[in-house]
Amino acid sequence: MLRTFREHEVRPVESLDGRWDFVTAEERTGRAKLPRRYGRSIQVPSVWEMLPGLEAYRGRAWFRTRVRAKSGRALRLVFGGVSHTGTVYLNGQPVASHYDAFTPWQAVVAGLAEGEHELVVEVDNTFGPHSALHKENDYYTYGGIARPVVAEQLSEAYIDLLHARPRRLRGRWQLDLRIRLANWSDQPQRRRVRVQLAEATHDLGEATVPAGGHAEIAATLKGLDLPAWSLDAPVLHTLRAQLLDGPAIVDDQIDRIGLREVKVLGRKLLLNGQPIRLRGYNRHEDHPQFGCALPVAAMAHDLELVRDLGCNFVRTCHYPNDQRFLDLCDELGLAVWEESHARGVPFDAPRFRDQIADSTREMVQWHYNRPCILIWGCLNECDSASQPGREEHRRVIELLRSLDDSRPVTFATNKGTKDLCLDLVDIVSFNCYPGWYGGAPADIEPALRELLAWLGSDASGGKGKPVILSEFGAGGLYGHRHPNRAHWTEQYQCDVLDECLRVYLHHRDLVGAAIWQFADCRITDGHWKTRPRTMNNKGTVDEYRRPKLVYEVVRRRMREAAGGA
Ligand code: ADA
Repeated sequence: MLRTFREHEVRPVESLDGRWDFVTAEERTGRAKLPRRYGRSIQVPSVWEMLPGLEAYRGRAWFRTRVRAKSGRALRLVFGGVSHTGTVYLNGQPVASHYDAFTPWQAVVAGLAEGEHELVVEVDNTFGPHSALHKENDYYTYGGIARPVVAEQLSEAYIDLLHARPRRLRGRWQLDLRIRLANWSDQPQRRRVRVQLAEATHDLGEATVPAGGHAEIAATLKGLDLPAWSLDAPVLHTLRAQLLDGPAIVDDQIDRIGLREVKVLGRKLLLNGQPIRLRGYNRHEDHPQFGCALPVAAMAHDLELVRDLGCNFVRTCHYPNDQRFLDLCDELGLAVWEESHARGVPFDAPRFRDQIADSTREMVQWHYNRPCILIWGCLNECDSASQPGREEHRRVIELLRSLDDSRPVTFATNKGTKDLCLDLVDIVSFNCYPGWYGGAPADIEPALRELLAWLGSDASGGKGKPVILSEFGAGGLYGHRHPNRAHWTEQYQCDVLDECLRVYLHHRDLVGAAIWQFADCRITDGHWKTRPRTMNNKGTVDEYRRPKLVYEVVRRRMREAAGGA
């Protein structure tokens, strides 16, 4: 399923995970829009690179299964993530399409006859003018239905969105609710809305949902005397929203919330009013067996290692992550910086503006309630050093703030003292690699001193704001050891990270430090051919999660900082 818990007790839901028919464009015969024959099957969710012979396939493929519809109900298909573009056909008719591997999307289809229907999904992971965010890059764009798929049976009026924002007022918690109802039928529908939190039930009144339209209910639950969510005590509460037609509950939506508040105060980052320091990793969704379609057990293993290393923080570089990963971070009490999908993308790509807006909007829409997400990010290492680039940063940052003003906003820059956008964000974040892309470990402390001195000037735009070192690190090839401690040896990686962590983890002007990166990851073949193994080799563990020498260096430094936190 899409989450680590049940999202519905009333709405009928079934998983469509399992074996689907599969055929690639190369294997197809005939010129029809959809294949008539499927030569093999594939596991959903997964990526097609797991199939022998398709390890580097970049193209289109078709997936087919059967799905049930019920009379008097509309069918809602929810895709956790399709990489990177999916087009859905029901009985040969196109019903929905979505670009970007990293955000969920849905198709609602009414009027289907009772019984089984053919469901086909065309998937495309090609690069080109149609794709501004997925491109040749320092991570891999896989192909496939990479996250779970569910089929739901909707009553005429149903809950389409459930957002809950915790606030702390005079020592008590309150929860601002925003509930959006949708109506697929051709008649207006009047329904009552009820929510349950902890042991209490709250009647939020009635709403009439227009035919084919929406209605919203806003309400605030006040004086909540419930335990908070924190990194040390990540208490989650189940929030149930129910839709009633007379006495009957006709629809529901379940989520989990954490009572916590994140704020910036001067140069500090506060969680529930207390200053926190973030120490952790940048993590790609990548694995040699699963591609970007990691099973939950593999995600949980990664997080167990992150915690073993003494970390409390993960940056979802450079895109929104699987909802189940965020659920695990909620459960384990890990802080998350989640960012919409962009790594060094050119702003003049034909589809950039609409695709980055969609990724940003969908990230907030689907992940708004996650207590683990403390920071929204965007536009990693894009053009923040020109006036046109500033305009694009202002546009995306304003969109982020308009969608959610409860979390601080940042972007990770590699422009250093040339950056023109630091006035636009709440937190200033620098990617810098002294000791790797130039210099030696001895240059790490002076480089930070120089950067912070500039940042403290009025000209920087970032004066007086919290600062995160959002990326730093060095490459180390697993098993490559040499007393010369040259680049790529595990020993040199230890030297760089030991010095970085010595300087960054205790620096009074920093609120966070994230190592680049947790595990080695695959990159696209055309990208930076200098990368050994066509991989980004800066992981503390290799792609199979085997610890490099640097693991113990990081663990010692992080645990020492945690003890002193
Ligand atoms: C940049 C980028 C990362 C990765 C890193 C590196 O900071 O944000 O995605 O490419 O460089 O390994 O050089």
